[in-house]
Amino acid sequence: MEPVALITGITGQDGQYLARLLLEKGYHVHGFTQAATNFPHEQVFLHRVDLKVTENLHDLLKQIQPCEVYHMAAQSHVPLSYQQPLETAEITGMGALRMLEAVRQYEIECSRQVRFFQASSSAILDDQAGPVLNEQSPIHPRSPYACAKAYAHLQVQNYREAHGMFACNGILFNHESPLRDESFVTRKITRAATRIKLGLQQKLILGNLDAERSWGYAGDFVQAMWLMLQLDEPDDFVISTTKTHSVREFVDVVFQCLDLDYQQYVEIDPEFFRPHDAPVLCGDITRAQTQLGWQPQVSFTELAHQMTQHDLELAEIESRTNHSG
Ligand code: GDR
Repeated sequence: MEPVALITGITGQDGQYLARLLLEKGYHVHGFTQAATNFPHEQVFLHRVDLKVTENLHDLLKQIQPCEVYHMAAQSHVPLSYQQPLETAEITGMGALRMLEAVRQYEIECSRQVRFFQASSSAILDDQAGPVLNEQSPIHPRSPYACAKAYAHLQVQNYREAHGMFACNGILFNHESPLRDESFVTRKITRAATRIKLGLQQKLILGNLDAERSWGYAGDFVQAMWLMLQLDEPDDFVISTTKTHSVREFVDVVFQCLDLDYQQYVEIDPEFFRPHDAPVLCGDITRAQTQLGWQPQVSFTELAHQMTQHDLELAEIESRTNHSG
């Protein structure tokens, strides 16, 4: 019998990469989506579920019968969480608790054991505790989004300890790809730079260019998620690359790749600055390396080039459509 996996938030960047990985591994994949949507893999079974309101989630689990649940659904945009703190808490914080509780009830009623993955975040850790953070670093969230993720993270630990549930937190540092939503800085940059290259846009307006992040590749990160759920014992893992680069460096690499000088096109608007922005964030992945045998594969420059190439193709399609229209 094929193993059955459920991915919440399956239409997001990580959900799509994870679905692809699990299908390759021979899983039957089910996904929760909040809105009606087309999903690129027709072998995936989609369920329309709003984690803010849906009741009797465990009845749905009884139909799906998953052995692995990957909880990715969240309002994951930090600036938006300042405008919508209640909505963010409902989806990102309470949504995780609703899933955990549904899994617990399903386990009891069906005498099954489920393995649960929570997409936790580096944003929950105290960025003042050092530039390199690990699983023991203090939890000190500094945005409504980070507070909601910290709540979910602690509930995962609590369900593990109180109910013996196989539940893991992946403390994910920034990870990007051509499937990244354009509200996040890397994709905003690659979309704008490639459109500028083809004359479809004049300027790129950004906020803090000095923030340093350990930008990783989403395709590498979903491998770590799967590895966590194959362990004998559940645990929490920092997933990150080990080198940081500033937003400015990302801009520079992307514009250079297009033979452009970013200084002629980039403007700064204080609107994009945040009440708090960690100056540097980097993960210590010793535990992931030793216990999961996981190692990031795609470098910062490869990632920037891959995203730029992808968006250049999109911009070319847009340009051709404009000319033929
Ligand atoms: P982040 O990602 O908040 O770290 O959270 P984001 O890409 O939004 O910001 C990264 C850094 O870029 C700076 N920045 C800008 N950011 C955006 N979005 N738009 C801009 O114009 C801009 N200019 C500069 C930001 O200030 C910040 O320092 C991501 C999300 O995926 C979270 O869900 C996840 O938990 C963390 O990564 C780990």
